[in-house]
Amino acid sequence: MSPLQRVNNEDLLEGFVPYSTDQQNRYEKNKIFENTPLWSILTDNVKLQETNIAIKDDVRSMTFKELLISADNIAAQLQQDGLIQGDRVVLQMLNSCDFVIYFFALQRAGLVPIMALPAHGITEIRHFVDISQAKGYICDGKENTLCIADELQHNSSSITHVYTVTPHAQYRSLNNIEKTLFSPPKIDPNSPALFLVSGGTTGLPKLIPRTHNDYLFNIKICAQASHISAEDIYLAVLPAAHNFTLGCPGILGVLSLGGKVVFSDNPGPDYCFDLIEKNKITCTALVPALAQIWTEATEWEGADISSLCLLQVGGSKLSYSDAIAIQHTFPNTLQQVFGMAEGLIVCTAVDDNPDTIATTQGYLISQWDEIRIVDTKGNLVADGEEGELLTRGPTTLRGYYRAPENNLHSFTHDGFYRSGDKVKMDTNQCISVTGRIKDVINKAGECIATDEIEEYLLSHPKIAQVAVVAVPDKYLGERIGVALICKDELLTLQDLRHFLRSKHLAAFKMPDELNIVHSLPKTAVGKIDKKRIPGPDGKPWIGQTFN
Ligand code: OOB
Repeated sequence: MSPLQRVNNEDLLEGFVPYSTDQQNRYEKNKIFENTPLWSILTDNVKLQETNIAIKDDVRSMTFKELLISADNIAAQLQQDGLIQGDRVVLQMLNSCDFVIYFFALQRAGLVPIMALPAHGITEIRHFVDISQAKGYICDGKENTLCIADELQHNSSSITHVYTVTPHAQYRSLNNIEKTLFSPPKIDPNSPALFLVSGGTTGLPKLIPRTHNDYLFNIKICAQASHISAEDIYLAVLPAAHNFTLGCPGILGVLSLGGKVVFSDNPGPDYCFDLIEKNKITCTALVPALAQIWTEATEWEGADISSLCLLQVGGSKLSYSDAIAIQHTFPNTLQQVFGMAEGLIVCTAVDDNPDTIATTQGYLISQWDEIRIVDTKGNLVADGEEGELLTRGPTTLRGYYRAPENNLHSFTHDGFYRSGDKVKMDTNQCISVTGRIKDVINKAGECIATDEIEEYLLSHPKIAQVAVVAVPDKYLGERIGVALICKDELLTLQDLRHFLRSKHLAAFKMPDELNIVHSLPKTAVGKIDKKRIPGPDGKPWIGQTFN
């Protein structure tokens, strides 16, 4: 046994909600788990692919073997510095080879990374540290993360180890450390391997424990659903720490098959199209707002991007018009992905009927996922009807980490996760996301779903992007605010009302206020962030006091 291995397994599982005995037995009986550590992705490939390039960024590239050696050297140092198996470490890095090296270093040392996104600020990071009592913070050492490092170094009672990847006077860098002997601790594959952070729309993100077994299974089923192979070269454009980029099938999925990952720290089409041409990229994943920009950019960007054969789009609703434009511009590449850090992944496949790909978010990719679509009272809706999606399965959490109160209302008594997503399922078992259950405007007692108005407005030929939000109103309770990015000609509130009336939308659903903008605020991963949509005075519409 390694001296730095935890003796008491219970410590590793404190605050973590396991599967029910029935689930555990079913999954074990059917051998769906591999019962190996997540790092086996790397060690398995080193045996096969000693000389193949695994990762590449602007600065360097590394074979599988070099990657393992670097990760093990850092892991050894982390152990020597006193971190022990099960300790939590917040990892906050831009897309680069270092991200993967440090991710695997933590895995090899049995440390559990909290996958912070580069856009998270001190408020979010401190929240992650407080919940997890993390001992370590590892960051890229850029200006914003250095400020966070300073803050944690001086004002956190749990953080004892701060490292920056680029050397910095005050902090240690673990790059170029001496080769030392290293032996990984024995891993319990049913314990958390990493914590993803929730992408929820309210409050601070919650921590989502993902076990070695569950995440390996997630990677495997996503890789199968996306038909990727050792020949694939994946471009990591969205933040690497996000579930979509990391494991659906993403960076880990492509590496698990012996493929190659290229990192971009700039999502712009000019930059990424050059990378696609130079590296013969075959697959990537984007959020809809970015996919729309890439699609438009093909009109003036000259790079040859014909190597791309899988364009995954997910994270928020892809409008029908954008899906059609993508299918036209990148023929036979589009895969819609409806996923969540909490676990469930639903997607189409590139060889599905083009109409299915354009109009639905796809189907379950694992026979072990159970779903229910329920009405507001929790009863199953009739076939084809809309309702909230509840889900349970091998990749779906049974509880947020150390969040008993949240867990009471986020899960049913029999362990189904309440996603908060409004969906419907057609006769081919295809799921369409129709909105969020809480995304409604209560205008003078009428409940109006914002997504219905958004969907209509997005079918307007002069509208590029839209967000419909509830604006507090002294008399009506709430009124309907619309923030718009127009394509080339500006529209007025009258134009919108006229258009919506022509679609026979009820009078009470007509927008009350319009703000034309050049861009819409985005979340850490690039989804439109409704909480921060500005009203005409520039202040966020939601959360304003009555006027
Ligand atoms: C992905 O994960 P998260 O955790 O950042 O966000 C999950 C939420 C879902 O509950 C849903 O509200 C929304 O994002 N969402 C979609 C969607 N994909 C995610 N809404 C409509 N259409 C879609 N295609 O966003 C995520 C994780 C793994 C793979 C892909 C996305």
